[in-house]
Amino acid sequence: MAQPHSNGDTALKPNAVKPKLPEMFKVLLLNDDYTPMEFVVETIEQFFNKSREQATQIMLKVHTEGVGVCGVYPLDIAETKMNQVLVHAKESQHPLQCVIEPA
Ligand code: TYC
Repeated sequence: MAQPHSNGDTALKPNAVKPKLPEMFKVLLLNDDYTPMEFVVETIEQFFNKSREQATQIMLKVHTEGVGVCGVYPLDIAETKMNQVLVHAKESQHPLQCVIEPA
């Protein structure tokens, strides 16, 4: 039986009581010299639900800085989006690269 003023399990095992938030991952596009800008913009619109304007800003950031974030998701969704981009690029014979990293 709990003593007066004790917090019981909450004090001893916080993780057993408080659900953990899912760990989040950034989906990044990497720059290259060959993939057309238009293809990158369309890819960002298609797989990351961005407007034309948002997708263009992300593409230009990747083009000028080498890397840019398309979105942040739980691991399973981040992996799925990365794979969708890589398959789409390969089918179109563009060398576009996509990676994930912890947010
Ligand atoms: N650098 C490419 C070009 O000049 C455009 C590009 C942008 C490629 C973003 C990849 O992730 C990328 N055609």
